[in-house]
Amino acid sequence: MTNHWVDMRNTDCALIIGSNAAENHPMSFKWLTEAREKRGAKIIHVDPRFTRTSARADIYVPMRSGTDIAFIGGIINYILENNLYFHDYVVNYTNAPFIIDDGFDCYDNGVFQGLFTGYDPEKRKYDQSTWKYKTDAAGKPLKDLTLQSPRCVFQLLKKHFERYDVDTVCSITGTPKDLFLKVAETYAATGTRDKSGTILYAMGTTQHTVGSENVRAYAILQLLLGNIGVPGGGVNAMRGESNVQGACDMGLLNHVLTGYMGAPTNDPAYADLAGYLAKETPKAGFKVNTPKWLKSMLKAWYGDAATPENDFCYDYLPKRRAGRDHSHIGIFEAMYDGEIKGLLIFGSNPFVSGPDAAKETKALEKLDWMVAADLFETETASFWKREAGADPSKIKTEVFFLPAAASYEKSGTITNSGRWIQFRWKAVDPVGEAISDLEIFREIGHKIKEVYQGSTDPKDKPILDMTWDYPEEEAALLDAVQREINGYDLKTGKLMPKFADLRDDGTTSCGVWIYCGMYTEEGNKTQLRSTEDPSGMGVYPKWSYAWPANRRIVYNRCSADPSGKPWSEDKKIVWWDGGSWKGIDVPDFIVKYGPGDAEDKAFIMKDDGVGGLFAKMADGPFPEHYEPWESPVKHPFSPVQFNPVAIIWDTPMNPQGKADRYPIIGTTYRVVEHWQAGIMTRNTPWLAELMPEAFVEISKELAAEKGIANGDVVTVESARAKVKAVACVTGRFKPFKINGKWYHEIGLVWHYGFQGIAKGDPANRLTPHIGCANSQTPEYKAFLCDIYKGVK
Ligand SMILES: Nc1nc2c(c(=O)[nH]1)N[C@H]1C(S)=C(S)[C@@H](COP(=O)(O)OP(=O)(O)OC[C@H]3O[C@@H](n4cnc5c(=O)[nH]c(N)nc54)[C@H](O)[C@@H]3O)O[C@H]1N2
Ligand SMILES: Nc1nc2c(c(=O)[nH]1)N[C@H]1C(S)=C(S)[C@@H](COP(=O)(O)OP(=O)(O)OC[C@H]3O[C@@H](n4cnc5c(=O)[nH]c(N)nc54)[C@H](O)[C@@H]3O)O[C@H]1N2
Ligand SMILES: [Mo]
Repeated sequence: MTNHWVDMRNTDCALIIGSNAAENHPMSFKWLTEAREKRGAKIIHVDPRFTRTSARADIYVPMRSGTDIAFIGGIINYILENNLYFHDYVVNYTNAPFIIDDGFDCYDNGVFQGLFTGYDPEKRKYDQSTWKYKTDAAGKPLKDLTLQSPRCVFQLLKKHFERYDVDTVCSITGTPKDLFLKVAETYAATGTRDKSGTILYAMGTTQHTVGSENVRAYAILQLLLGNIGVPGGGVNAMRGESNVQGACDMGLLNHVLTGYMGAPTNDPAYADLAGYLAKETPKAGFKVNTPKWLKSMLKAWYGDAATPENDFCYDYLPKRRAGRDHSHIGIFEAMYDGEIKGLLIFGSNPFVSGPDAAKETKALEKLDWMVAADLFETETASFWKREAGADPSKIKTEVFFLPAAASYEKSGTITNSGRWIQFRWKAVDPVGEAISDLEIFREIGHKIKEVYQGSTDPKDKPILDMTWDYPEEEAALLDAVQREINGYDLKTGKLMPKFADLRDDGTTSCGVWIYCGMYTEEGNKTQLRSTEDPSGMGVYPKWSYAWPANRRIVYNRCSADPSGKPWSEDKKIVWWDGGSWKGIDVPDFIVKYGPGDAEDKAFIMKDDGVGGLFAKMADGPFPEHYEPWESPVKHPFSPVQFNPVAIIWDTPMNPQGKADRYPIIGTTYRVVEHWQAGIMTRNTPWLAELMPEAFVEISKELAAEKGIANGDVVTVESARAKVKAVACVTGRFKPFKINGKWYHEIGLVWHYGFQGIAKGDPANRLTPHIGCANSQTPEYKAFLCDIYKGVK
């Protein structure tokens, strides 16, 4: 989230797209309802089916799964054609005026044909060397502040989205034209000084082969309307499990270290620390401080062993294999191929949650050993014994199960979507032998160190040098870890007050640079619980600690005009008072520069200092509509049907379904009564009773065609598997008219497996092993299937 939960009450319009917030993030509705009641805010919901969010929206609009870019692209075009963008914001705070290099030329007779400049079909990758600004002799980017040059970003953007006219868009998305125009008009009205609009998105957006570009489309829309960096605005990811944000911050994603520093690969360019820093440190912008953050992290990890002479033990960092995919899908492909021997699986149940779940289960059989740590014996932990057709005597995997304490049974912080790092105190002691994950890891660390004790083999040095001196007692352990994450001034032994003070000479340590400041000599700020809100804007500066630097709304320089005057009194959050910057939020810019200074930049994490309408993504500088991997629809205006850079896993057990055999669009989603892979809620009697069976929502029209009645047991089949479910015949799904032809979409809940009280087939047996070209998030939200009555 660029903004935060409470800030939603400051909005004039909420566009909820790719999210069923009322069910999956109910607290967001508390603030949206307040915005509606107190400010007359409008709520728009865009979703393939009518949900509980739709029921609470002012405008509900249906849209076929997998067509977000077409939908948003249509709004972008509507705004550009009708001059509804926020001109002064766009000129000053985005790269709209920047001139693009002459080498970037992907137009055939002036029209884009689906591939950007530099495409290599063999590698399915772009050479992005022309995706850059044109510069003068001194290397300074050229700009046209009138936005008229045909080579400026603004005009290229206009040309790109010209093709997304209302009729074309509606013929792709299946949205009725009058409804589409109503959304475009209502949302575009936020592009003024005194209004702001927020976008709430979640998995309907990201679980696509174009997932990251879907988010980019939202970012472009928000920049055009001046909705970034202002109260009530932002691009707001409704994050998933309570600590998904925190886990990502801690470096749990495969491609980053802590605080989103890039993770090294075995490419020779990353062979030593100097090489890494040369690759990862830009020439301008706040990220020039990368050496301070990385070296401080290495000091936290390797302590006294990390010295300037040995590159601070940089060599110890694991290197990903260059050109290989190490995401969830990539790991399971490697496991299936027998490349991975052992697996530690903590709080995850891919038997139910993984894409192409039958393949992922097969992959588990290839392991020599697996350690599962969970609250319950999940389907994954017991995959070897009860899966239909499984013969335990033929499965070699040795499985260990570690009982883990649940969130209520341990203290610690979680970081919410709004980046607030909040401490919570334990309610009860864990039952039986269960201990917290932190304690489990402490023990594993101690044991591994014990095993390697005394080794002189150089490859064992990283284990021996790892700092791992943690207290026994749970509260003391937690305290030590939080302090390590915050970091120390190693000269004085005092906790670091802020990340701006970190040094690159090895005299500071800091586990996660963006968390520096959360636990200082003044105390543990994640435990702050003051309900003071001096501004009345919901900033609550003394409630927990928001990263970075306790800033609640990022990019907030954009809330004021270039002279430092807030665009509107109603949306005032930081301002220039003539001699210095003032504000009710922590400024997200360098306050020593005043308005008009060359270094007065609004997007300090970027080397160009401006919001990117044109940006470097794996699949292009602008989002382009491509059809999902499995789609019954031929791309109506481009010869390029499918995302040309998405990795295609041409591997066993992952066949691609074709529309002649599987003509129906399938999608998957959650219900409020169940949680995820379901083991917690399917083991809770009253929730199991409320949602006892796996079901599939189908329209009345499709039910009539297929002779299916509400409550019938049906089979849903994809190219990969068949699953059994109960039919829920409903008016909430309607057929889509695409290019003059009718198409059906159905939706399955994915919470079921064979364990617990409420049981059912996992919907993920149907989904394909393919993901987003940038993030590898699986395409759970759009695939091909068929449905019929009964079980065959
Ligand atoms: N009760 C409950 N709450 C939860 C969870 C839970 O399991 N149960 N899970 C948590 C987690 S980890 C997460 S990540 C979040 C997920 O939160 P959400 O993303 O809200 O969850 P979903 O229900 O998977 O999907 C949201 C909506 O996307 C729609 N959709 C399908 N295809 C498309 C498409 O192509 N485009 C668009 N725009 N929309 C589409 C679906 O119809 C669905 O209504 O919820 C969190 N909250
Ligand atoms: N088809 C389809 N598939 C999907 C999705 C979808 O929308 N459609 N959504 C995807 C998304 S967004 C997500 S996040 C994944 C989730 O996929 P998973 O992470 O595999 O599923 P969860 O059920 O959230 O797994 C959490 C497990 O952690 C255990 N647990 C709870 N607390 C603790 C704890 O403190 N310690 C330990 N060790 N264990 C604990 C629970 O008992 C549970 O078994 O599923 C993905 N799969
Ligand atoms: Mo999630």
